[in-house]
Amino acid sequence: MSEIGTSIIQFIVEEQRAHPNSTGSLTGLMSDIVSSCKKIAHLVNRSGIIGLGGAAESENVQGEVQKKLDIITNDVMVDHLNWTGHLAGMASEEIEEIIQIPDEFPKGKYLITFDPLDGSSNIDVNISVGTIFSILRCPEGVDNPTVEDFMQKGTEQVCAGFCVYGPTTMLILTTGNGVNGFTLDRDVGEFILTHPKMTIPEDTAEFAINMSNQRFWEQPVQRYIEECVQGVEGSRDKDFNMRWNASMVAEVYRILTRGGIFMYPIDSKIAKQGGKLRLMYEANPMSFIVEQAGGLSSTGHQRIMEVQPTGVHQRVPVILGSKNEELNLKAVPPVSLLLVGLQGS
Ligand code: P6P
Repeated sequence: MSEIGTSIIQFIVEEQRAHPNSTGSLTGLMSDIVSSCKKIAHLVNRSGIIGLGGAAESENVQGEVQKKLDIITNDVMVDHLNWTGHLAGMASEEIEEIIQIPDEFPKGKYLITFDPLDGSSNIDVNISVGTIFSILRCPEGVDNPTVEDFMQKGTEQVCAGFCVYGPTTMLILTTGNGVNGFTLDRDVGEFILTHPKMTIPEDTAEFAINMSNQRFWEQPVQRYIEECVQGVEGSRDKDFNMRWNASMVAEVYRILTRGGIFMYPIDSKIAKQGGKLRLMYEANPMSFIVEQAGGLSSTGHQRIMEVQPTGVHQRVPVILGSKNEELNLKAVPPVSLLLVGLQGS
């Protein structure tokens, strides 16, 4: 290990060595994602100086007004990844259709889904934002993947990660062998291993939910949150704290470091669309990471990574975090109706 510590590339290559049959393609792909995140970190950090703040004149497939950086960071991901020969196709929160690899470039054996700048509404108020990504295998013999080829459960993910652009820029990564955190050392331009083997504390006294939606929640969620707020004066044996960053990457990173429960449950306002957060490039990658760190992640009715996708931009309810609090959610009837699927996970 050099005096600057273990770089993310060194870490990834050493992980590859544990798989003697590997071709190095996943290592190459992760290295290209790391480069994308470095570029995005630079753009986010300088956005106010180089005039990249504020809204673009367009909407994304979700009908949400795009920020200039939503579009630019999407282009960074596509331009850094489409020529590498590691991918057969991409799916982005910002693009309705599957992104095909141009014919002039070789096709690879992986698929990637990503949200290039999650929480981008926070850019103009200087709150952490992030890039979330998920890597799947492309079905054998498929050179031009369709939406159907992406419809794989979260359990099929090969790798998942996110980069949080906050007071420090951190990249959190799992390939199914635990979760590791890397901090960007801007002096040398390297992500350095600073948080090896991250694990979520099994207990917590901190919940994260957008309380302004309270009147729209299902009864079990109303009751669960009410009991957290009541603390020792109610049925719980402790008082709770609350956080809401409106940035999933910031919430999940906090939970990885000190535990917690993050909830974006179904509610009557968003019931028709199935939830707020997107399965393929938010809920699934974050669930892979949370489970690999010893936490749990459910829709409230089943394990998120068991949801059979029906669309690239499909939305799901999300309840994830500290294992015992999730289990406690089950124990607080009728919330157990909410988490009936967790028994199996
Ligand atoms: P709300 C950001 O737009 C996001 O997709 C997640 O990162 C975040 O947790 C959630 O939506 C915030 O939603 O309704 O509080 O703005």
